[in-house]
Amino acid sequence: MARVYFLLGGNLDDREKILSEAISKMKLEVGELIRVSSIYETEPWGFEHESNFLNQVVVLESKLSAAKILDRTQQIEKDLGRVRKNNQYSERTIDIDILFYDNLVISTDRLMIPHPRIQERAFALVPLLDVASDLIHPVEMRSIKELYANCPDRMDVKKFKQ
Ligand code: PH2
Ligand code: MG
Ligand code: MG
Repeated sequence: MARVYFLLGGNLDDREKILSEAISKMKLEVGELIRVSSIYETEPWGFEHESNFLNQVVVLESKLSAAKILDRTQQIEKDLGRVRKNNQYSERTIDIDILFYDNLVISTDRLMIPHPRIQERAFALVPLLDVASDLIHPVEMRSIKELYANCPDRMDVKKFKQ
């Protein structure tokens, strides 16, 4: 079994409902739910759009490989109405990113674990603090708490729902 940390985020349609539908599907298709963070509201990072994001971290225990989890979460994104544009950041109903998979470090064309930008993004670090503040990032070799203390991103990450 692996402990897998995900960041969920979306800024279109009924954002809160879609987060909860994504979690229900992940429980059926990926693994057992261990913890969820509070839900946070954040402005789009890296692109302009009128709708803010909701972001939430989810922790599961899974017996699937990381590649298989990526297949399943990409299918869930599609089922929940995600339409991918080009390669740039854009508005979406739901994005499900794998942040950590145990202490595994993977770097392929399709998949990078840990997610390469965790340490740069307050919208990932703040919900992670709720569920894993002492987790050591297996590449940076620092805890989430330390990464947040050193994070240059001062974006406002507002609690939306406990
Ligand atoms: N995800 C992105 C790009 N920008 N901004 C916020 N606030 N939240 C996100 O989840 C997010 C983003 C790429 O996946
Ligand atoms: Mg993402
Ligand atoms: Mg993604």
